[in-house]
Amino acid sequence: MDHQAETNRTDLMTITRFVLNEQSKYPESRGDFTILLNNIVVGCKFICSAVSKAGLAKLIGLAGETNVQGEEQKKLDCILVSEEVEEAIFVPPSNRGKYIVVFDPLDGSSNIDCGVSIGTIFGIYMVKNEAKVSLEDALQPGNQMLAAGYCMYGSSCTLVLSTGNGVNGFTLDPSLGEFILTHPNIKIPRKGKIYSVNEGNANNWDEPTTKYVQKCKFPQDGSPAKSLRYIGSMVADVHRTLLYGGIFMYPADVKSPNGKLRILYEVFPMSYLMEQAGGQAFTGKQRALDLVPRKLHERSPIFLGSYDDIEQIKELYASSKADGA
Ligand code: AFP
Repeated sequence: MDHQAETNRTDLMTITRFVLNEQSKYPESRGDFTILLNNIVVGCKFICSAVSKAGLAKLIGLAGETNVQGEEQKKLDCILVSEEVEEAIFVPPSNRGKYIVVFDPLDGSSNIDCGVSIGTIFGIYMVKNEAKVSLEDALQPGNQMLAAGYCMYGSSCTLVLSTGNGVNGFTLDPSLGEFILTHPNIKIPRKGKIYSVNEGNANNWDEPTTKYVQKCKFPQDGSPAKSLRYIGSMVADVHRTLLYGGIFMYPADVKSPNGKLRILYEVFPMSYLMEQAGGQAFTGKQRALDLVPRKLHERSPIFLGSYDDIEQIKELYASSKADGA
């Protein structure tokens, strides 16, 4: 198909059309959720454009500031808020809607300088009581999420979204300026051949994590050893895990008993997507989405991916608990 013919096609499922179709399943809906999602999509397009011009615009390099996590911010990181600000931002009452958005505008930003894929992660909740909005509304367990997604800025710009009805992937067509449905109804393979973890921390891992990685490398059941893939950019590592299967983990270790990844805008949205795609997400103690965060930037260990692979790590934690380890 030539380019003109392609841009003339009317059967393309754009993300706008997709979200409107979803909305039409709820006749009582007033369209607020659709508008909110559309605004997030526009934000992702904006970041995508900024990221792709980073080198040209001489934006690459440290901005010289640290964010609330004590991490160095890259210049691109300063554009949006949330993961980057200590306090929750309360919209003025006159403009207030009924949704809460938790997000990490540019996750994996330490990878900008070398052109590795980075991304935006987001999750959406509903306020409990519109008349009395408080910080508690932002500290709901992940199982209360209405939608979650990420946008990956890589060789192409890919937005993966779930509104609680499975997982769908959209690719930005730069000639149309629209996200097009390219990965309908994503299902993670039941079992994977890849494990993904920062092995530099192995010396400090707990026993179940150490045993699990040992099994990946030296399986005793006749299955082939798993491959190791680790980018260090959660969106890219999770995207690969979702499409190819396997396990992504950021476990607890002696130095970081709560792991590294933030519950609200890393652990919850990615866990939600994994479950919606048929996989699982586990903290080492419980289902990740059942965690109840106590503060905005709280962290948790996380193991997420293919159903069977997460079953294995769950079994190792259960037997280590039974042994009193
Ligand atoms: P940055 O945003 O500082 O690059 O951190 C990225 C991240 O939060 C997440 O995207 C990665 O999975 C994880 O950290 C990588 O952490 P390690 O560098 O400790 O492996």
